Amino acid sequence: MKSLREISIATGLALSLLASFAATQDFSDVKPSAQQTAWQDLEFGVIVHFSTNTFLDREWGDGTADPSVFNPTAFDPDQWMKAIRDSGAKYVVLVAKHHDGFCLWPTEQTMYSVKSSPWKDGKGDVVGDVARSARKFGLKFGVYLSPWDRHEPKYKDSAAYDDYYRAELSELASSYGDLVEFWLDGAGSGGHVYNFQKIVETLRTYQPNTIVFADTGLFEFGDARWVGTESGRVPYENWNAIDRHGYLRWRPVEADTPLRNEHWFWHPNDEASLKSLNELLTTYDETVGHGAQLMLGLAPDRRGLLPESDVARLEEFGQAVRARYGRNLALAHSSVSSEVAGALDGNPDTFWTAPAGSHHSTLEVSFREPITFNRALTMEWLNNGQRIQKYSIDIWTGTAWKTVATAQAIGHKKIDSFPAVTAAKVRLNILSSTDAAAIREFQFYNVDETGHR
Ligand code: FUL
Repeated sequence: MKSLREISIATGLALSLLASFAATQDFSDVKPSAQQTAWQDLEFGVIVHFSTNTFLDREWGDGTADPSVFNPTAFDPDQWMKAIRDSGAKYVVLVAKHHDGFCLWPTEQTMYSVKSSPWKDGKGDVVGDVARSARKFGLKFGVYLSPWDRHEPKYKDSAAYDDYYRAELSELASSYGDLVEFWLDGAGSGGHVYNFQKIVETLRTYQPNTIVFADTGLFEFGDARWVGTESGRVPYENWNAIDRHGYLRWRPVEADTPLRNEHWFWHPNDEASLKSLNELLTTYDETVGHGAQLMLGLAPDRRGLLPESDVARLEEFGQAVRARYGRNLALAHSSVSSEVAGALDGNPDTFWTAPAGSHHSTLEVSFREPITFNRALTMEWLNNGQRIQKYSIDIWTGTAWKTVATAQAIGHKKIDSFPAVTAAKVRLNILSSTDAAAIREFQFYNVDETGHR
């Protein structure tokens, strides 16, 4: 049986076509909610998998694991959170129940939970501890509650299981504070009928502002959509508005990918699968740098700690991103009008707007001393929709404009890379926009690509 996500993987190509198809439509009226833009500003989150699978060397538990296997010896979410914060991530989604059905909080709905484990004599609550620790470290918190449940006998009866799932959901949604994101994942659920309408209504009762992540198969229930693969790449022009079933909606992309290749849960002797710093930096540029949300998968080990190698890699990653994008050369620009300054001040809350009603405009920046750069970072103000449909980045050679990058979508953030150039004048040439373009930031960086493993 194929899961909704598997079906989506199989139709990855169709999804990309769908995404580029949106570009040819007029989606200028489709606007995000305030919750969506606030979530898009977070840019980078992590998803944590830690359950009976961790202790049994499994990725997909079959629901038969004895709860006694869940017994971390040194559980310390503060250790995870420090590494997560240092990586630059802004939020943590915890898998509260994976497909095996084992619940990480002391639910009233089943005994198949931490209550029946030896950990803290059955009095522990992983969800509560992780939520508290995340907030202590300034991180937002969310959950993933797998609909597919391979343990719960009620799963065979759709209506009874809907009630069970909604009861679990109500506990999570009412006991652990604001949930920044709720993962609604269709994996393994092929053939099962859920009343997602009612499920999402239940969630919204307690969490009106949460962002529901759902693949395109659950389009009507989601606020954000799956990228279509777990590769950590957004391979197409990234439009926030897409069309499904004849409805154009704002559904920003989230790209989930694990820190260890193809493994969401921890496995013994698995160090070789840890992604290199270079791979992570490419992932960053091809997700965040393509206007999408990066969701990196982390897996605590049997101690209940993130492995030291993973901690070190997360810290290295955070440092490298800060080193790459910490020195914005645009800040040294010559004086400009206060309107243009909105796009050059390093503050994404201020923006420059092109002349009202324009479909073509330019944003020019001059420097007293020429700057050398190999990356341009552009952010669009999205509250009124994604307006830019084609643009180039040009440098002034002294006699003419020379294009160094050209593309279609900017969206939340676009990072363009090119061989280093030196110029005293640079422009963002908006070749086509559905309405006046609005630019939060236009930045330049000289990224040192050597020396990364
Ligand atoms: C998928 C699941 O099947 C994987 O096990 C993992 O949880 C991933 C993040 O989502 O759909």
